[in-house]
Amino acid sequence: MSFSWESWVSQWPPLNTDVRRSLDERGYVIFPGLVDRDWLDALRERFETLVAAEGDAAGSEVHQEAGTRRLANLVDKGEVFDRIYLHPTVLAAVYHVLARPFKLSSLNARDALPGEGAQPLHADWGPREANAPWAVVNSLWMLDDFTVANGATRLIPGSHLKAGTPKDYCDPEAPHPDQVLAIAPAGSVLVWNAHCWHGGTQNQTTGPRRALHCYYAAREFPQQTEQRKILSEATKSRLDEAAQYLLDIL
Ligand SMILES: O=C(O)CCC(=O)C(=O)O
Repeated sequence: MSFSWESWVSQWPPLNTDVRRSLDERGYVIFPGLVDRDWLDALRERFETLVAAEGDAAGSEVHQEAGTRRLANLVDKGEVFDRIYLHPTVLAAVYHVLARPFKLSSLNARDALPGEGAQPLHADWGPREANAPWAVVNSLWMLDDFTVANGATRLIPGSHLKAGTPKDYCDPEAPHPDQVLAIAPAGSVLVWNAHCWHGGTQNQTTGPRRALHCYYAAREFPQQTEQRKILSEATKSRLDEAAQYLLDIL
């Protein structure tokens, strides 16, 4: 095996001060324009094809949610997704937060249907213990413009620094006085310390609000989608060692 984590990390772009400060203090950052028009079209097309093909089973490998269209295990469902979980800018942001080797936990998709999609505030991990090392980072790839009206993700700046869970401080179902909506054009990527409280909001339009969720965990934790057990040989055979390491199949 010739793969070297240190050498891979050294190939990721440096993050500027504002990005690092936003991740540290607010707990999230938005990178605009990571997906160009052709790639965006291909991602949308693949999303719709998979939803149609999988029908009622769509998302069931990980999670189904009333009022949404969900997909799971996208690593194995199209080459178009390879560049999502391997994007150097996002990997650099994940590394900035976790500060140690990590792996992909899962790659899923979620579309809040018209009138639906409101979620309670939550972290993507258990109750926070003060000063415990960060365990997880999430990223959300916007396949549609995220607007005030169409169910943009809400986040509570700085909440990753609080011990416990949202319920210890507020009603997680209610609007929060500090909440910020992740408003950005399609092709943008929201990266957040996944201990930061967040949730989908209601899509009050008649259009879609599609996103990919690309979720990473420090290496000592299990994956949400255990690639070693389910990844097809066809997918594995096109992946280099860095990708295989990230998927924990090397
Ligand atoms: O899609 C979103 O806006 C956030 C979804 C989310 O946080 C979740 O499903 O746990």
